[in-house]
Amino acid sequence: MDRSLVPALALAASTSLLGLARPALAVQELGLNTHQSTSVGLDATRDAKLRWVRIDLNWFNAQPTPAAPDFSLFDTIVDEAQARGLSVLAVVGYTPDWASAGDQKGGGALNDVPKEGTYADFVKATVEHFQGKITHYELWNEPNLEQFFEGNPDDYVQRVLLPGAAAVHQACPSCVVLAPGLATVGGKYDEWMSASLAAAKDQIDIVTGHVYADFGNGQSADNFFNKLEQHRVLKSGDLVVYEGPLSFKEVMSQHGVNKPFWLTETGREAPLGDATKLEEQRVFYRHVLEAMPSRPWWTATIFYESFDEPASGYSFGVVMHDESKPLGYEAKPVLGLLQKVVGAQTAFGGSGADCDDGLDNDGDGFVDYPADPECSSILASSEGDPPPDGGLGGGGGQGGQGGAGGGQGGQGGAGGASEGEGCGCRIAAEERASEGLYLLIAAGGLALARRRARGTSRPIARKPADGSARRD
Ligand SMILES: [Ca+2]
Ligand SMILES: [Ca+2]
Ligand SMILES: [Ca+2]
Repeated sequence: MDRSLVPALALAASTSLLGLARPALAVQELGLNTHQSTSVGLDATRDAKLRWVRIDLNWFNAQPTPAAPDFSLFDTIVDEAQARGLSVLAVVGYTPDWASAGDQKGGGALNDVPKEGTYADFVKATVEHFQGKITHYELWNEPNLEQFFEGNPDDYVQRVLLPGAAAVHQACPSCVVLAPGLATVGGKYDEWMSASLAAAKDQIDIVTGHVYADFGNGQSADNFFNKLEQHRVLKSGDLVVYEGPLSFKEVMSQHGVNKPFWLTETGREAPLGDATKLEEQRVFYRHVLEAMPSRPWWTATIFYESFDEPASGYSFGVVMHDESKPLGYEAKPVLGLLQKVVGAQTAFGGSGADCDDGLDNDGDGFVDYPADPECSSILASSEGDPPPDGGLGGGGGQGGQGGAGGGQGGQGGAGGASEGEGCGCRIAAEERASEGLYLLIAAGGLALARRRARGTSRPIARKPADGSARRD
């Protein structure tokens, strides 16, 4: 049996014991990135009706010296998640000083290639410690970005992926290995995905990646689907004038991999008070949720992210942390969308009808009764037939016709960044600010969010200590 199905089925069974209707077959899972939150991020996830949190189980936090790891911080996080009925996906990564094979490219030890054997030992200790509490482990985060991993794909495969996967499965045969968690902003993600699958497709139970891109027509920049499942090809007549890197799904197909895919980060910034951005964020989530049901291979999305801290400079959250509010946060409009969709759409375990699920199921631009003319009532189970390509222009809007040539210059620059030397021009400003380009470093009671421009490392924002996110 596919290990990836075990938790979903177990969850379905346990939920049915509570008398709630839930399909017997695995539903598509949803969650939020919560980093190391012990309260507000977990509350927001639970309140959004999502079932998963993706946490930063940072190696350097748990094992700052070669002595046995201290998991007390993570015990608290995992216990608090479980108390809210949430399942945990733990990202195990970031090298402590003592385990570094050398700081070759700056950024301290956390992005260093680990010494042989050290990562597997830590993974084994982690999986044994959390036996029965954590079933899903993602091996590193965005290793194709230098601020998170200095090495090349072979370093990742040999020092992280293969030993880490073996350690997970040896310590817990029913546990699930997720990898490689690639970023799609630069970083040659197609090459990294190919190297990872070539070496470890039998050891990876669920393939993972991150997508930050809009749902545009794919003419001037890679859109969401170009990174996910069909890469961008621009033609002038019959002449191909630009071709982007292969998408995650295409590389999986090249390697004959039919494993499930989890999108472990995607999202959009929306500062509280900016009505336009907040609506764009809500619609972005809606499009992601609309795209999933017709793509059964894409079995989960963990949105980025659960909450913002005031004045942090980051606004990807679905809520703003605010202890003066009754819930401990102020919700953004997207939270209401998540509640609506998860409660109603059967693909996500809901029990409503398509004509009252908050989604434009058939891709005609109209959402639910009475806006969608094909809905006769809120009880109607169909908004009508989706377009032939499965909706949302998953393949249709690409392959630009004659007009593409006019944008050729811009597209050339655009393509160069993903393969080239330090050109960030492919990355739209919004996108550049996203993609998980920061890492919470719990040090001295502070969580330091760092971001690194290509080639140089610079802290760009501080987040308040995780302790400030606690309610106590
Ligand atoms: Ca380094
Ligand atoms: Ca609908
Ligand atoms: Ca519709």
